[in-house]
Amino acid sequence: MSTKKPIRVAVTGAAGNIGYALLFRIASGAMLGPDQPVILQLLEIPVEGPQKALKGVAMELEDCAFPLLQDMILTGDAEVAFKDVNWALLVGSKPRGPGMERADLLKDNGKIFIAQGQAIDKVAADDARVAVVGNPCNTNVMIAAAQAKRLSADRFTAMVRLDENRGRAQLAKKAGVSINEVSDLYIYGNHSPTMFADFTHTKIGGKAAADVIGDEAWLKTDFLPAVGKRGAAIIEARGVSSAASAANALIDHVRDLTTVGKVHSVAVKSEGRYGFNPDVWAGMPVKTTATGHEVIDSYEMDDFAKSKIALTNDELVGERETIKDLLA
Ligand code: NAX
Repeated sequence: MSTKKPIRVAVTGAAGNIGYALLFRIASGAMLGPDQPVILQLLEIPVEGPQKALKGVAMELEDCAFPLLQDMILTGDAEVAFKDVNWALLVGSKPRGPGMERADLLKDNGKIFIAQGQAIDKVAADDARVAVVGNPCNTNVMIAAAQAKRLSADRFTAMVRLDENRGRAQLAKKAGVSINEVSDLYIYGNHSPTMFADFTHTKIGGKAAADVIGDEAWLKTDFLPAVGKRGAAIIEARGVSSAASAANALIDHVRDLTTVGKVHSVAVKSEGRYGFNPDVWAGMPVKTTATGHEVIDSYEMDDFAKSKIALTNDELVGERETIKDLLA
């Protein structure tokens, strides 16, 4: 049995689809390591249906007899869920209902992230880190971070890793190589169809991806929209949105943010890098260090890449404008 101190991980929306694909992998050690005990602190909305479903998920977790799962806390109260947590995985949010405008969705979800940002800042551990998955994740993380007085903005990230994984898989398939051959593909901007999956610096088997693929038109007009709209394609095929692949990407996001030297796509406060508005959270390449992470800001962008980044930046700035009264 491991003698390590357990890491407390909060998961919101824990009885949802992504939660069901995520919790078992955290408890098995896939996210934080095979000898790292964990305590799961699970938040669901405080009404009977979701709370009952959450109990059922916890029963299944118990039935797995995971040696690393030291304890579980099930709650409808954010301050209980985030108490002393080292990681807060904010998955739960309100889905877009029929006839609902995107602006209303932004505002409704914004309110959730104000309350959760305040609770995290009040009760989480001093080393707490936050990963937002609930959409629109780049804007929700900005709202949560705006509530933080104790935790710094660099503790707050949002997930664009699913988009990176999707892009790497598509390039490997097109080139007929294994996934491991595809490197240096990073996602810039919003987790939405405007994102820019920067193939211009990607390598396949150590060579420029554009040379290996040999079809620039395919990269620009097939690959980019295919990655950007993959979420919609999954909904069209499955009838529900991506869950297992999203949970897998969140495992990758946290594991790589806790593995020194790893470089991957993370949405962070841009601070003006790559021409983004300084106050938006945008996907970009991030390298894990012994104390946290640093952004790799040295990639030179050509005019095509700059135009794509400008488009996704415009969308992020527009989202920020829509919810600006929630940032006060
Ligand atoms: P589900 O609707 O299956 O589950 C969401 C769960 O969150 C529900 O059980 C609900 O009761 C709970 N919830 C809602 N408000 C809450 C609150 N205030 N506190 C605690 N729990 C709350 O959705 P699921 O498929 O699990 O997706 C969750 C979120 O991930 C959605 O916003 C979705 O859009 C987003 N996604 C983000 C992705 C990304 O790459 N960033 C990809 C996958 C996914 O689309």
